Amino acid sequence: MTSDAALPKPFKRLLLTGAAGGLGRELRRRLKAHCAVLRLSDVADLGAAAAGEELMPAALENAAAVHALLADVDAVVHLGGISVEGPFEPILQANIVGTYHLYEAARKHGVKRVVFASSNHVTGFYRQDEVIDATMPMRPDGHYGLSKAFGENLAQFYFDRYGIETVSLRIGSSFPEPADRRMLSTWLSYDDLERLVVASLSAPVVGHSVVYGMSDNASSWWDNTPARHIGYRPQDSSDRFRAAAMARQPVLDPSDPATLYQGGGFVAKGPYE
Ligand code: NAI
Ligand code: 15L
Repeated sequence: MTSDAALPKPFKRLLLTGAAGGLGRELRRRLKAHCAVLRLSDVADLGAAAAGEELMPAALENAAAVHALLADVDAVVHLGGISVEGPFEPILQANIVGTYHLYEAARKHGVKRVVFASSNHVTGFYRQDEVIDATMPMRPDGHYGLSKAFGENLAQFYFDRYGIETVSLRIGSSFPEPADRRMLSTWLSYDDLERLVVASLSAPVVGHSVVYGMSDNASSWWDNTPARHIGYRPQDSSDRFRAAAMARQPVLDPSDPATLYQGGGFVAKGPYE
């Protein structure tokens, strides 16, 4: 974790949405080193504000509340939204309508850089025996992956039309450690997540760039060469967890869609009615 209170802060005010979630709680303490004021937002409880923090609870569906969030911020790290596969309507509201409100508010307030938490589920229907990169066509694996595909398209449109730059992070699996064999290929450590987000905020020119969020894992399905200009260099690896993950899941069923496809269990969820 980077922390040197004596260093000048590159950003005056950063906005972090989804700040009460798993990744939001991690980035809440890590992003402070990079800004004078960290504005935190979520629909869930954010606790008390620490020094240098500003709390602004908001539902992403609420256009006026989201508009207020973007006032006077230099850049946004947008993590807020539904983070798993499920029925369409809640995902439509939080992820699709909510992300639209965020970009509209960025446009109106002149905010020029967004880091968007997309997901590997934008390409979840590629197989685990394929290596892909972010220039290949999207193959979303459900409502959630579709909503993230929409978010990436919004990012592209707002860059082409209004010059708002975005790095869309197709995050793999960012947890304290890989929970299963699939995550040996998709794992992103919290320290590497911080490196990735800080690089995405700081790279001089990004246009709309798409980068897979993974550590330097020995096995991997994603080639990040097209996003080297971001300057993200992972320093962790899932390899030290390999033996434990194999012991937890000694046998895989090769006919199981969760084993075949990169999106794992998400690819077989639903239908919901
Ligand atoms: P999380 O579910 O723990 O956090 C998401 C946060 O968004 C929650 O605190 C929730 O209250 C908030 N939220 C949900 N709906 C909202 C709404 N309508 N208005 C305002 N806030 C709302 O998810 P996590 O793991 O922290 O992920 C953060 C982001 O990164 C999400 O966008 C997720 O899709 C994305 N991501 C995470 C991955 C991971 O491995 N943790 C992998 C790929 C993508
Ligand atoms: C995601 O997009 C989810 O937010 C996270 O909870 C994990 O399921 C992750 O993908 C994954 O694919 O492991």
